[in-house]
Amino acid sequence: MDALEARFEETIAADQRIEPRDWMPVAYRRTLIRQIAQHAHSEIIGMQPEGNWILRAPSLRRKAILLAKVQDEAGHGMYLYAAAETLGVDREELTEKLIESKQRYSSIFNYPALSFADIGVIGWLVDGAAICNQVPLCRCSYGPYARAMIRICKEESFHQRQGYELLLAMVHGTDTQREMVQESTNRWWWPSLMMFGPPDGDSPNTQQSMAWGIKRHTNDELRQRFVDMTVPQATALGITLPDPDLRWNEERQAHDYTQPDWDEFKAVLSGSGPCNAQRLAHRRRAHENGAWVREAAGAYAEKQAARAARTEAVA
Ligand code: BYC
Repeated sequence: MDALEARFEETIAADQRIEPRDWMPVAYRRTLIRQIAQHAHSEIIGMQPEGNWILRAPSLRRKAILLAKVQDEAGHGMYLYAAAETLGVDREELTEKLIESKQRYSSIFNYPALSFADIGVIGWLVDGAAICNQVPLCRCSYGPYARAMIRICKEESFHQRQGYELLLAMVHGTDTQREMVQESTNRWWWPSLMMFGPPDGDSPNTQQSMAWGIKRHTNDELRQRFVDMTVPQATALGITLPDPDLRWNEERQAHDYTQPDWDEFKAVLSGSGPCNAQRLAHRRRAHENGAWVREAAGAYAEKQAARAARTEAVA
């Protein structure tokens, strides 16, 4: 082992951060680019199911809240692309890979938001799952990712609360509103469990990512934490989670629950989920429609640089 590699191993063993200029193994860099890019793409694609409801929000208050949340998600995507750029890739390249389906985004965003109750349930379950998964990433061994996650998690916890507050209003509303919340929960529960990734025995990356301090818990550990956190919240809402075998296990001090349909998960990952084609086509169209903005910004930057060079030459 050479001195650089030994230094890397010591830094990881001491639970300190690796920074962009530090030497790192090629596979560590590759894993981080894969995970951070996938995370950034998820934030950007994740704007679509909710963005779909901005024009149909039932009141000005709900519209303002939803607009702010979707804008936060764009911001999270930007922090994450910036973190990925510190590893030597650029955003343009990552966007191309997303559009060409060469990089992934979270399976959850391939499901449609069919009613306004989905806005509350996405906040409650999807952002709730995201928080469980992402809080440990604030201690990730790669500095720029860990720091981006601190800010993102603060905002995610607001997102989760806005969803829960909307659901509280709905469950105290009419019978139809209560039914909408139940119906939406029934649809989003299983895809939310899938957000944590495959079961540990089928997760090729977990062991190495944990050894490197990128992941701090396994997929199954975080999924269990999410189930245990969510059950009392469902009870408080008066909503039933759609799993007849969900119950407290005194011995394990945790809930037993049914696994989601892992064949469905694989199908969604391989591109045949309900909205895969629609989500990518929309993202591709937005990228193409934004070409003139990128060209104009590039031309402006060139003009500024030329002006600065002229001023320097005169001085
Ligand atoms: N969806 O070995 P594994 C948000 C892939 S955004 C799609 O366990 P790993 C929000 C995995 O990539 C939420 N693919 O992998 C935004 C791997 O394939 P590749 C996004 C998945 O990386 C807007 C293969 O399956 N959060 O919260 O150790 C509005 C084997 O898996 C999924 C993040 O990205 C999935 N669910 O663990 C509202 C968090 N699961 O790449 C909310 C950061 C697995 O080898 N990411 N795969 O071809 C992570 O924590 C980890 O990457 C994962 C997967 C736990 C997701």
